[in-house]
Amino acid sequence: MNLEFIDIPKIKNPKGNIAVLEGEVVPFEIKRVYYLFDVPSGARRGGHAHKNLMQILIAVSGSFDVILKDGRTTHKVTLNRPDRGLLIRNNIWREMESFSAGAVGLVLASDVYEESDYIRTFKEYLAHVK
Ligand code: T46
Repeated sequence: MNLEFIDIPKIKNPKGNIAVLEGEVVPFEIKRVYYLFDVPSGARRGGHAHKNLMQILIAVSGSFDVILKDGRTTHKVTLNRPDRGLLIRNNIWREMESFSAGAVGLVLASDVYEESDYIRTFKEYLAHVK
């Protein structure tokens, strides 16, 4: 598995920057946007994969670590830039940890929330991707 980052185009301004996600920068139609915030120190999130959903994860504020597994390899990456997104394709196991105080994780998703799309145990995940 290769880590896939998206460099989000920026409009720079001495009064503050704007990062814009539109068009071909996002390799899917955005059907849902959600964000993680007020995550307590030491909390671990994720611990699942999606059968079909694709997502872009951005640390719009603060930082946190993302661990990705595909059943063969494991990658750990720190997200800490509001102009860099991590593309997480379907059938990839993800975990999130080490949230800084005030961290906000913005997620662009290719579909609406559907619990049946989740694989919530690693055993089931390994059987699914085998
Ligand atoms: C993911 C990572 C990055 C909803 O009802 N609607 C939603 O859109 C979402 C995202 C969650 N929920 C419910 C489902 C659970 O009862 O909120 C509760 C917490 O969700 P979950 O434990 O899945 O949260 P995370 O932070 O572990 O995972 C979330 C996303 O669910 C997941 O797709 O990739 O963020």
